[in-house]
Amino acid sequence: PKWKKSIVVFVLGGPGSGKGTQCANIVKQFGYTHFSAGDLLRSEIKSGSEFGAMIQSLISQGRIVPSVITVKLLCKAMEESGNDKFLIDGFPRNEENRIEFENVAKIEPAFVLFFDCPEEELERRILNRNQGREDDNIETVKKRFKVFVDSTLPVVGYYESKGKLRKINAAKPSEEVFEAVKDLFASET
Ligand code: UP5
Ligand code: MG
Repeated sequence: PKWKKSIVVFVLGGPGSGKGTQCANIVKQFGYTHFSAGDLLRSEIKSGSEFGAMIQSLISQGRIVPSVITVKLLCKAMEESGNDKFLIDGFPRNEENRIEFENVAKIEPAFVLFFDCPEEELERRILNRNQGREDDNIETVKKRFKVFVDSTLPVVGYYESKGKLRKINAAKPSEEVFEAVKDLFASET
């Protein structure tokens, strides 16, 4: 399919680091299509899929959904979109995710955007968000952060070792973060 020749940018960062917020900004200025893996999984729950109950239970514990499910959703989303430039937000969350995507989509990311932000600030943002996400409570936020450190940081390290990591200080106000993001996209593309 045509999306196999696409440009993919992975967007990683702890829970609440601003991945969704900044992706919306990038879409407006740089013509990418944004897919949040978490959003795709949450709509899969709502759609009444056979995997809905399992996905819901894993998300409410801050755990990572099996790679085959997430990769299928991402590939379907890319397939159905008319675009060939994608921001994939909140994925790959572990090495298994990364390898499954490589094997199935057969796309290497152009680069990986990493939003770096301390845990206290992440907690503050998530507990202030109030959009009714089942995993936005202090207990689950702590679990999500631990999974991020244990499972996602190794993926971040992998891309760093390949020279593909672009790290952004995400602890600043969102307008300032976007200034840095803009400079980066302008120089990469
Ligand atoms: N905000 C944003 N930027 C700010 C700034 N610079 N200063 C101050 N406030 C800022 O932002 C979070 C909140 O902070 C918002 O209120 C925003 O206004 C404010 P947002 O842009 O939503 O941050 P984001 O990084 O997108 O946070 P999110 O909570 O979505 O990150 P998670 O990584 O936790 O959530 P995700 O949806 O990616 O995953 C949820 C769960 O799904 C996972 O825990 C896991 O169980 C499952 N999942 C998988 O299993 N596999 C996957 O591949 C993906 C998800
Ligand atoms: Mg998000």
